[in-house]
Amino acid sequence: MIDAFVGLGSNINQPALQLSKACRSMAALGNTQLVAISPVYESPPMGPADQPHFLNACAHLRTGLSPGELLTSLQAIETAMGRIRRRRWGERCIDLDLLLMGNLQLKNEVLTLPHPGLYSRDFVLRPLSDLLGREFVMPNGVDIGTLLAVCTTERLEKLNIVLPKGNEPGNPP
Ligand code: A4P
Ligand code: MG
Repeated sequence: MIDAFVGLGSNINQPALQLSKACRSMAALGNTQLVAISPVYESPPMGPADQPHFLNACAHLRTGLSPGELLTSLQAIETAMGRIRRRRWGERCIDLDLLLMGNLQLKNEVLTLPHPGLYSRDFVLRPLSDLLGREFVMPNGVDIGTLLAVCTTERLEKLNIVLPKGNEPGNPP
């Protein structure tokens, strides 16, 4: 089993609902446990400005899947949730990025680990630091706090939304 961290993003079709659905789907993945979910943050879009604000969060998984299998599983969730790819950095109902898998560093045609945007985006680093702490050292040898201090800010706002860790009754939709 290996610890994996997934970045969730959504900016259309009721983003909070989309993030909740994605969490339930990840909790239902085989050979995988959803350990924790970060708070949710809102920010203006990085990229084309003529689209709604994004909601972002980060999930901690513990999995026996290989990196390729986990990526394929996350893409299957995106597809099942109706994701349509329009333009680069454009609007999407759900984006599931595989940020980190243990200390793995790899690059092939379909997968780069850590995720190429991980070290430079505060909408990824902030929720990740909520799960791992600012002292956590990334595979490149730099701690999250240092990366946060030098990355560009997308003016994040922490929201009062709690995402579900599974299918327990009483969870928000
Ligand atoms: N891929 C390679 N490595 C990975 C990985 N570690 N995790 C490949 C996931 N995918 C990986 O991804 C394109 C290809 O990357 C996949 O086929 C996969 O094989 P995609 O999800 O189809 O496309 P994308 O997400 O539109 O592209 P991209 O460039 O990855 O966009 P980003 O980096 O995800 O950025 N603004 C705010 N405020 N918040 C956001 O969350 N997100 C984006 C999208 C733009 N602006 C944003 C936000
Ligand atoms: Mg993506």
